[in-house]
Amino acid sequence: MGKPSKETMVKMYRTMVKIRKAEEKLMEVFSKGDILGFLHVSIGQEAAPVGICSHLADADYIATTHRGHGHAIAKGIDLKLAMAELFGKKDGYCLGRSGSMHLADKSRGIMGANGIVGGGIPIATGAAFAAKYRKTNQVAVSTFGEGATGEGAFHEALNFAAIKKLPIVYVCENNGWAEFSPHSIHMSIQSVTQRALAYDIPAVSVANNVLEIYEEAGKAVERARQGDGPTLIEVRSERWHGHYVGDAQKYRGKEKVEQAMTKDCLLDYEKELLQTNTLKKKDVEKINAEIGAEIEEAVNFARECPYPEVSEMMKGLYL
Ligand SMILES: Cc1ncc(C[n+]2csc(CCOP(=O)(O)OP(=O)(O)O)c2C)c(N)n1
Repeated sequence: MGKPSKETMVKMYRTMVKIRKAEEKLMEVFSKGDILGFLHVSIGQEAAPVGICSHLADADYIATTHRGHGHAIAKGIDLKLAMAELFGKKDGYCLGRSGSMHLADKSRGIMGANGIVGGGIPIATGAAFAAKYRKTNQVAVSTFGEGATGEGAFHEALNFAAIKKLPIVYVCENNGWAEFSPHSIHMSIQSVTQRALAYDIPAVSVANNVLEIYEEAGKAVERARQGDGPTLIEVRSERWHGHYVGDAQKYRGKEKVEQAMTKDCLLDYEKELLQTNTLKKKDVEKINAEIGAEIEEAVNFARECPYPEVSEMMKGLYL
């Protein structure tokens, strides 16, 4: 798997900008009370979903976490319908019922964010099993935080995937925090790759750098498609904000937050694109302006959508 083409590199930048700006906007509207429930943003972690999803087709699957906006955007979700869903509106992907934490789009293989830590891992593993059983050549991706790797579901799924040589890539975005607990409190190991090796699953740990992630993800997706089984990629990422929007982060301290914010995978990538002349300053400005306008449009669409009728509340449920 070589370097991405210029077209892919620019597309990856656009998508990272889209995730960053969409979540900045979401933080703003959520803080005003326009979105209810909890909101977990992935600002600082945009490189992983983009580097991984650049190798996936619509037919491939992804199952994610409570911090799943970035993966949905990188897998190509329609931003207007996603915003409508987050606003709890009728025209949203799940009729306004899922909100942020269960956002899904079956047509693009987005099997859902998940409010249950580790909940997406067996779902993606099941999708990979189905793909292998049906010989469809689809690949599944499961993303999760390092906190989820202490869950039984993680271990059962990895064991099963290894035995069955399933076409799946496990991606652990290790941002160093599981809710309010640092890595060192709940894990005796330095890297999540050690957990994969216990199941004889090849594993690699990469920096929060979109090109490095792209390269490793390319190999892992190829391995999966060739029938050679699962791979685990750990991305050493940074959570810029609190566990949820509104988290005062007293457990973390101002210094650690400021330190995390000095590591910016989007800015690093932008610098790289400028230095290599892949993009010029005016291209960067144009992309940022276009994406900003697209996000405004999506938010306006969501605001104007009606709320679901109370009479429809019980529709689509298994009772
Ligand atoms: C089964 C389960 N246990 C506990 C929780 C509460 N909870 C929500 S997020 C979270 C931490 C998750 O940390 P990590 O997996 O590292 O993901 P991150 O938030 O860093 O993206 C916990 C414990 C939950 N939602 N589900």
